[in-house]
Amino acid sequence: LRASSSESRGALIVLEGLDRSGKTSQSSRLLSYLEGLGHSTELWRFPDRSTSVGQMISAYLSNKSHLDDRTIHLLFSANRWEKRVTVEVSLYKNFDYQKFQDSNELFSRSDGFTQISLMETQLKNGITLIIDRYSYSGVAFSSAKGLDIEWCKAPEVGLLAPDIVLYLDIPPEKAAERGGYGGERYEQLEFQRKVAKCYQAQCDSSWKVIDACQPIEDIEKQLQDAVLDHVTDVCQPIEDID
Ligand code: DGP
Ligand code: NA
Ligand code: NA
Repeated sequence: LRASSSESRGALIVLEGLDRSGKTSQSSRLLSYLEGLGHSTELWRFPDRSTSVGQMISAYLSNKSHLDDRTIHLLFSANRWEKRVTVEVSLYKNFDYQKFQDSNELFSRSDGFTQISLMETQLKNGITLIIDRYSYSGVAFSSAKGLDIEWCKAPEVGLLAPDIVLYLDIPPEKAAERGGYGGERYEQLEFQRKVAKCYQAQCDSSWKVIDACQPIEDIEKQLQDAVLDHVTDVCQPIEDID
C-alpha cells in the first residue's frame, strides 16, 4: 500500500514536546488554521485512550496499575500500530464503515474479516493528520527510564513516517512552572529532564524546533509557517519509519 508519486495526499504532521510544552493547545490552533485554508484535516493524539490498549495505558499513567517498563513501552507502540495497519472492521466500534466502503484500502482476508489501513487511507483520501505525540514520545519516555534506545525504536519501525516533526522546545524547569503538572506518572521535573535529553538524542535536521517559551501567538505563527510547505500538493510517497 503506497501512494503513487503522482497523486497528492494529506500530510502527516507530528507535534512533540515535554509535558506542559503547549502541544495540545497548539495542535488545536493548527487544526483551525489548516481547516480555515480549506484543507481536510484531523487532529489525533497518542496515546489514544479510547481503545482497550489505550485504557491500559491510561490506568498505568494514573498509577492505577503498574507494569514493567518494557511491557508498557510495547503497549504504547501497539496503541500506534492499531491505528496504522489493519483493524477488523466488524470489531472496530468507532469506525465509519460507510465512509470507507468504496476505498481501495479495503480488502478481505481468507477468514472473512475485512481489514483496512486507517492512517494510510486517511492520507490517501487527502486528509492531513496532525498528531499530538507519536513514536518520538515512545522512544524519549522509555529511554529516559534507562532502556536501550535501539530497543525502544525497534517496535516503531514500519509505522508511517511523518512529513514533519514539530518540536516544542521548553526547559523542563519552565514546563514545571506552568500551572503545575496534572499528577500523572511521568509529570515530575527530574524525569522530564531525562526525557528532554532523550528527545535531543532523536532530533535531526528534519525536525523543526520551536521555542515554546515565546508568546502563544508567535508559536502559533511559526507552526503555521512550518507546515505550509508540507500541506500543499504533497506528492512524495508515504514512507515507513526505518
Ligand atoms: P499526553 O496524553 O500527551 O499528556 O501523554 C500522556 C503521557 O504519556 C505523557 O507524560 C507522555 C507519555 N507518553 C506518550 N507517549 C508515550 C509512549 O509512547 N511511551 C511512553 N513511555 N510514554 C509516552
Ligand atoms: Na500529560
Ligand atoms: Na498533551
